[in-house]
Parts: sequence; C-alpha cells; structure tokens
Amino acid sequence: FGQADPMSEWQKMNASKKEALKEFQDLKFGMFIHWGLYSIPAGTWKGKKMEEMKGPGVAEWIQLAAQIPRKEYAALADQFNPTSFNADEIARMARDAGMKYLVITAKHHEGFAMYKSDVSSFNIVDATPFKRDAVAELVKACRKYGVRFGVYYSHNIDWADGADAQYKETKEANDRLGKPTSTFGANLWDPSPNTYQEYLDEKSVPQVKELLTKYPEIRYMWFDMPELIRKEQSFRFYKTVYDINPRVIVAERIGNKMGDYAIPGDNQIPDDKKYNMPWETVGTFNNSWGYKSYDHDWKSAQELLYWLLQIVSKGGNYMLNIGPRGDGSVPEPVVKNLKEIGDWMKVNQDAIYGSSAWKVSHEGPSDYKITDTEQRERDGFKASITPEDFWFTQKDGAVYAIALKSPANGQAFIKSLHKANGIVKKVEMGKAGIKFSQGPDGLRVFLPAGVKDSPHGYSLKVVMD
Ligand code: FUL
Repeated sequence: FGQADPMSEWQKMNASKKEALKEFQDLKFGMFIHWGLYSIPAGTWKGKKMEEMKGPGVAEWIQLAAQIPRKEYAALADQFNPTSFNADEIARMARDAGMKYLVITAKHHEGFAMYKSDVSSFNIVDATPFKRDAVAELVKACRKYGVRFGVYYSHNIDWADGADAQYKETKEANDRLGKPTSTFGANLWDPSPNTYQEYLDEKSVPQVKELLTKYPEIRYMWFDMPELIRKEQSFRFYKTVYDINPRVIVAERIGNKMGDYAIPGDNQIPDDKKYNMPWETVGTFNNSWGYKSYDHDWKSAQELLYWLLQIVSKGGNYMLNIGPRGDGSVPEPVVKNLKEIGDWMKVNQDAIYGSSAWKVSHEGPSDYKITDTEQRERDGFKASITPEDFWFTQKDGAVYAIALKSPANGQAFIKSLHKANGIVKKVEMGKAGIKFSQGPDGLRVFLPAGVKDSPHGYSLKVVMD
C-alpha cells in the first residue's frame, strides 16, 4: 500500500546495467576463492572426516556438519595466522591463467569477515594474530595485474549471527499453512539469540555497505543461498548495492529472481540457450570449495579446458574456484594446472574473450555430460577428447573452431562448417591465412606443420559470407 513493487523497481535498476553486464560477459574466465576459518580444519573435526557427518561434504560447511558450537568455532580465529598468504602471487596467477576477474569470499556461512569490518569484530584483522586485511590486499594486487574484482557475501546464512532466525520465522509461518520447511543450512544445534531483522539491520546490510564503500573496486556481488529469503529482503540487498554503486552487477543467488546474471547450480553447465541473460558457471578444482586436506581429486588442465569450452561455446562465463590452505598457500596441483591453462590461453585466447555462442556449440564424439560433482565423482573424467571434437564461438562476424587435440595427418575436418552454414572466405590461425576446401559436408583445413605436435590444440578463425 503506497509502496513501489520491488520487482518493477528492480527491473529499472537492472535495465541500467547493460554495459556493465556486457563487459562482464566478455571476460569469460574468472577465479573464485573460498578462504576462511574453515580452511584450518580443512574437512576434519576431532579426527572425523566430513564424509562421516551430515551435510554437503564441502569443507566450508564443517561448522554445520560437525555441529560445532558457535563459541568453539570462533576460537579458530585465534589460530588463523596464514603467513604464506600472498595476494600478489594469487592475482598474478589468475592473470597468467587468463582469468580476467576474481571473486573472494568476504564472508561465508561461518559469518567471519575476511576484511577489516567495523560492523563485526569477528574479522580477519580484529580477531586473529594475522591482523591483515585479505580483501584489501587482493584488491590492490588485482589492480596491479588488471584483474577485475568482486566479493562473495553469504547474506542469508550466517552461523555466527541471527540469520538462522529466518529459519524459525519461516517454519512458524509454514507450519500454520501445513507446509514443510527445509532445514538445509540452519544451525539448529546452537541458535543465535538475534532475530533475522537484527541480523539484517545490524550485520549483513551494514557489511554490504561497508564492503562497497571501503573497496570501490568491487564490480561483482556474489550473494548465496537464498532459499528462505523473501522478495523485500532480496530487494533490500539489491538496492543497497545499487545506491552505493549502480554499476556493480549482482549474481542470481541474491534470491527471488533479482540477480543481474544467472548462476546455474554449483558445478553445472546449462543446456544451450537456457538463459536470456548473462550467466556464469562456478566450478570446483577438486570436489570442495574450501580447502579439504584429503581431497586430491584435482581436475587436470585438460578437463578444466573441457569445462571452459563447454561453457564458453554456450555463451557463459566460467569462474573456477581455488581453496587456499589455512596458512594461505595454494595447493601445488592448482598452481601447476592454472599455469598449463595459461599456456593454452596464450595460443587460443582470440577464440575466447569477447566471444558469444554460435549456432552450434560442439561437434564430435566427446559427449561427456558434466552435470554435477556427484556424477563426476562416480564416473571420473571420461571425456576422451579426439581430433574430431570442435567447439565453436563467434566474434566480429567470424566463427572460431576450437580443438583440444590435433589430428595426426595434419588435416582437420569440421562438419558444422558446411556450405549451407555459410560460404567460407578465409581461414586463419594466428594472423596467418591457411589452406582449406569447403564442401556440402564440411570444411577441410590443411593445418600448418607443427600443429600436430601442439600440446595445446589449436583454434581457427573462419570468415564466412
Ligand atoms: C553454495 C555454498 O553453500 C557453498 O558453500 C559454496 O559457496 C558454493 C559456491 O555455493 O551454495
């Protein structure tokens, strides 16, 4: 009554972000960082592994999985002294891998701020012997290396504060209607004395304001876990961001369809053309977001490139996660595989950045469907990528065909580039024109010598009528 409808308000604000969204969409590849107090126990609590507990099994959920009382968990801060943390190295590693943006957990479900917060002393500067502001250091390093910056902020779950009162309130309302309420994410073992309203007014909304004010470099706000949040509450966060910086774009998990860009489920790649807005798949390097000491199931550079191509050929962005250890260091397989991806990017980047989906996203036998982590755990990475596998993108009127494996005979045959899809005028690799012949069944390309031994595959720029 007398109040504007949040959805129509949202639409106006969202419509003003076209340029920022386009810029984001062109970046294609980013780094996600899950780092917090949970990186210390790293998946084990009092000798028990998370697999023996309840919950999703990812390391940053240990407080809930082991039902650790709030006070006991908070004591982890006394031990948090990650002297091996080197923001410069991380930002450089991201840049060298070809990642154009970086998003770090400013506060995950545990409620601990990874920056100097005046709103809550439960933060990396005031509550630890480390006393350094990880967000500030990363902002600075990202600026140095030209990597754009954003933060993850768990707005609806906070196991240190009153966010879980939202569960109680929702449950009471649902009980009256005879509807079930999911307990997922609720810290029922040690509920906070604060109400949800207090949590919003006194912690989360002020922290979001604080982040955007202290770090004006923030371009992306990655909210999470909106299962219980109401429309007015999602909009409150959206408007808080907008009023401080209308160019900041907000990820879908703010809830109630109030995101500026879509996020399929964790480790999920949507079907072609599912979204009519920019989207981003977030993916794990192993099977956890936060560092898990005993998870050595690292995806190879090949598999990660396979993900990248599956995503980019469908028009999406890929934000690949790393989980630094409790001492701040980055696990070696991560460093090594990111370096390999960077080598690949140097050769093939034209086909990636600034591209969009073409009418065909992939051809070839490698039809491994990555749908979720569970499937991957069960089946392993079975994509036997062949020289017949091509992914496609388009940019500035040209189509790019991207291969991860080179053919032994030096000839590529690309079925989707047959005459009915456009008459090919020119095929280029790097800047050099190369020989081809096109027929009704496809395009044959005579690859330059050397490509056949390339460990990085190759990509072709195809100019058509
Ligand atoms: C999920 C969270 O609950 C996980 O801990 C992780 O942050 C992932 C990216 O989003 O919903």
